[in-house]
Amino acid sequence: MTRSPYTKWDLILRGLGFALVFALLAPVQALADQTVCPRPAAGSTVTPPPDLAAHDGKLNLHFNYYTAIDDAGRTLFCFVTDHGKQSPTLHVNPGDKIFLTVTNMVPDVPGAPAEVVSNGQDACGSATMTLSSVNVHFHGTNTAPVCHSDETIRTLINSGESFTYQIQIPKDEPPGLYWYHPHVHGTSSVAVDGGASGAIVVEGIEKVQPAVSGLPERVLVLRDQPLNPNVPVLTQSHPVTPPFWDASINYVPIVYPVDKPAVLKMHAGEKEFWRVTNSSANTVMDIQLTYDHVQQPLQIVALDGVPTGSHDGKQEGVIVTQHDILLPPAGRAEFMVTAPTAEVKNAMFSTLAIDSGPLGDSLPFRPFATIALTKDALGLPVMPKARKATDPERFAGLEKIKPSAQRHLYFSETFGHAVHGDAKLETGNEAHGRGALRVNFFITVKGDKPKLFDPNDPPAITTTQGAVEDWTIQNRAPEVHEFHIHQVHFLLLAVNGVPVPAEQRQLYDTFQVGYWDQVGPYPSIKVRMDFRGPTVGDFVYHCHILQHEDAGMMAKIRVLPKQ
Ligand SMILES: [Cu+2]
Repeated sequence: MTRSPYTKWDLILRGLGFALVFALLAPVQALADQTVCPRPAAGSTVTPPPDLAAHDGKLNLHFNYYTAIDDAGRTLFCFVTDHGKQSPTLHVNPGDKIFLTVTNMVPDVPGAPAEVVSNGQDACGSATMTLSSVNVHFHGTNTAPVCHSDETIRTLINSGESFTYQIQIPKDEPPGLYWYHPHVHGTSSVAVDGGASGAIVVEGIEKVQPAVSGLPERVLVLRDQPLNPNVPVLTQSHPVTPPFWDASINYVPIVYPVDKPAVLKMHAGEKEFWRVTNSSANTVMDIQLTYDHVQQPLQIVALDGVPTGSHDGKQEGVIVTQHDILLPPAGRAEFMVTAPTAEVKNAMFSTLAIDSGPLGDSLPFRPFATIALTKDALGLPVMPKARKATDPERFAGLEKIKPSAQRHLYFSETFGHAVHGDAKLETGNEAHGRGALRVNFFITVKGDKPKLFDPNDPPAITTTQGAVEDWTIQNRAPEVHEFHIHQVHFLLLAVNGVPVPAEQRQLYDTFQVGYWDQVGPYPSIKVRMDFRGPTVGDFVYHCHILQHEDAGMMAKIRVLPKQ
């Protein structure tokens, strides 16, 4: 198959369609308030997101959800507290409860398409999805998939409405980095690359990884954002294929071609604890830290919110040293780094180029920030002293359980007219009212018919609380896909049929499946799913490249309560 320009253009135009619709609203908002979703200038010093911490087991907060258009014409989205804190980092302990009220301040778009996603009793908030609907997913948290908790299939907060979440963080939640973002099917990509996301820290990692005790703690939220339409991306000095998306680091924009990376200030030779989330909608990253072009060791203590090496139940983490870390959209890595000495001339935090496959997005090498040494105070919090872990950690001992089921799923794409219920290319245009040529994105249980996600469909997989299952997920498409399941983490057992050695196995909530080169066997991952916990109900699994999820690559699982 050769690359067709229509495939990506179709998606880009769909994205632009949203941007243009919101652009119509922009002058009203921009005139009303120039400070909606404020973002630093390119080249700014990276500062930590504002922090909000739970007290006495509770974190009470109110978010207003806004949209704005920046000077370059990009559509922005943001969550802002009543005190003007944009996308704060939420700090909670295992067992704490988050009381979050969200008010949707994004204006309704008259005449825009709307879709009924609930019929009667099962509505959660509004029953009708519109272009300005929002909700919140608490990514990676092992919380309940029920209304007012981490439910994303039916929860809709429409323009002018308020809705309250009560998120009970389990007592056995692994300590580490999580994040929150909108998860309305069809608009999640524009909302997330508009910037509406923030970090969640479940405290206590120093109990499992005592090496981080006493280190300065730095939360880095990497995001993507629409390209600046005013910057010519193909120039004589930058003849490289431009990326599909620009990036940002703690909202400091990284505008391609990058002439002004952000600035990270550090103390010479000082060790720091970095907590990095790839909160992009669509951009895969492969992060590295280079000093005079030499990759530095990244001493990993947690991946996707779970301390590395902690899943055996002993509560003693293992440090994994790598020189780069592949972070799919939604992936997190927490690691220790040592700042450069004064002799280093060029210290840079960057992403390597990603080979996403012949149909994949262009993802070239890009710097995020240059490291600048300073003697001034950094204003970073310091990690607490280590205490011995006492509470058991969720998913412990998963490796030793005999799985009760084997399931086989696959990612696939077809190019043609939008179809519902059948992967055949049809001329019908009933699917979401679109009849134009487009890429259809599917995730399918082997043996079933490929089907675009529909919130009113029955679950593709039904299991029972207590089950432990091995799932093999293939990729039959010529671009990478990023497998994510809500509510539970999974243990990675094998990649492309090659077992992961026992001592290197980790828990993840998002993992990349390589692209199919159209000659060899389908790339795959094999993972162990853990449904032994309290989670029951309907929730989703999907590709975390959000344009793919918005275009259908998602399905439902139902966990029935134990009899
Ligand atoms: Cu995908």
